Amino acid sequence: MKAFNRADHPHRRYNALSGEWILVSPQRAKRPWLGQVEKLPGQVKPSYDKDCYLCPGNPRINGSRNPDYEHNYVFTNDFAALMPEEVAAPEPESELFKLTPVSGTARVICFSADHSKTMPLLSVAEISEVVKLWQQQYRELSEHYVCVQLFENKGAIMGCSNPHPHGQIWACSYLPQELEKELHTQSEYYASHSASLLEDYLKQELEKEERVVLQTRYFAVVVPFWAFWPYETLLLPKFKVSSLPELSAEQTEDLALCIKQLTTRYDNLFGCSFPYSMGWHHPPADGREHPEWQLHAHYYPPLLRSATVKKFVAGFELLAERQRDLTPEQAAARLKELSDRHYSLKD
Ligand code: H2U
Ligand code: ZN
Repeated sequence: MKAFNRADHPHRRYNALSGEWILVSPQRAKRPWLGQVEKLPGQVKPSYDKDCYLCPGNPRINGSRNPDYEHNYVFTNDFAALMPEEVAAPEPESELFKLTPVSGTARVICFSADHSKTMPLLSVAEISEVVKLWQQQYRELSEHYVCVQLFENKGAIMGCSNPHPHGQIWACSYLPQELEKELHTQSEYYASHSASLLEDYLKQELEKEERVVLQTRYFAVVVPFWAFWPYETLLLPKFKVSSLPELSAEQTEDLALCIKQLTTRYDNLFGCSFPYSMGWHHPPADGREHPEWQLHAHYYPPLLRSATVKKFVAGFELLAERQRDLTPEQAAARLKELSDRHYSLKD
C-alpha cells in the first residue's frame, strides 16, 4: 500500500470546534469548470445613493427616515426575524412534532455613512468605531438575550440586498445550533484538558505556520485545518478573552487593523469586492463564567476560483457530507502571499 499524502489522497478532516467531519479531495482541484459564471457587480459606487435605504437622511421601505448620521448608525430591523414578545409554550403534540416559541430582536448596523465604502476601504480608525459599536451593542443586548449574533453578509452573491456597508445583529432567547455545538466541544475539551480548545489550537497553528494567513500584535487569522469553504478563515485572539467588550482600547484598534488586512487580502485574491458571511461567536450570555470559550470570528466566503465562480453546496454535500477540493494549506498559502494594500488604490 502507498503511504498517505495529504496533498494527493482523499481524506476526511475533523472539525474540533463543530464536532463534524468534512471530506477533502485534493486530487480534484485541477478539474475543468464548465458550469455557471456569476456576473460581476458594477465596480464604481457613489458616496451617496438617493435610492439606498441605508444612506443618511433617506427613507426606508416602511416609511421611517434615517437621521443625517455622520459615521455609523444602528436601527431595529423593519422586517425582523425575531420579535421581543414572549408567548406561552403550547402543549407538546407528540415527540415527532416539537416546536418551541422564541423571542428576540434584530438590528441593522450601518458601518459608514459613505455608500461607496466596504470594510477593507474603511480606515483602521473607522473600523475601530465599528468594533466599538459591536461592543456597545453586545453589552446592551446580552443583558436581555442569551445569544447576540453579530454578523455581516457582504455581496449580492451572499444574498445581501444592499451594497451600503452594513451588518446585522440578531439577538435571541435561546442558544442556536452552531453555538450549541461549539459550546459542547469547548466544554468537553476544557473538562479534560483544563485549557481552552481554541487557545491550544491557535498555539499549534502558530507553531506549524502552514495555515496562518496573517498576524497582528494581538490577533491571528488562519484557514482552519477543517475549513469547509474554499477560503474560509478563523480570526482568533492570541490571548484568552471571551467577549468583544473585554478588549482593551489597544486590542480594539489592533483588531480593526487585523480586519482591514484580512478583508483587503480577500479583495486582492480575485480583484473584486470579496463576498462573505462573517460573524462573531460569543459564549452564551447566561450570567455564568465561560472559561472554556474563546472569542472568535468566522469568515465564510463562497468564491472558489475567480470573482465569478462560486462553490455550490449540492449533491453529496447536501445528502451525505460537506466536501472541498482545494486544501486548506493551499488556500492559506494563496492568502498569505497577497498584499495588505487594496488593489483599487492608486500609487
Ligand atoms: P442584508 O444584509 O441581507 O442586505 O439585509 C439588510 C437588512 O435591512 C434586511 O434584514 C433590513 C432588511 O430586513 N431593512 C430594513 O430594516 N429596512 C428597510 O427599509 C430595508 C431593509
Ligand atoms: Zn447607501
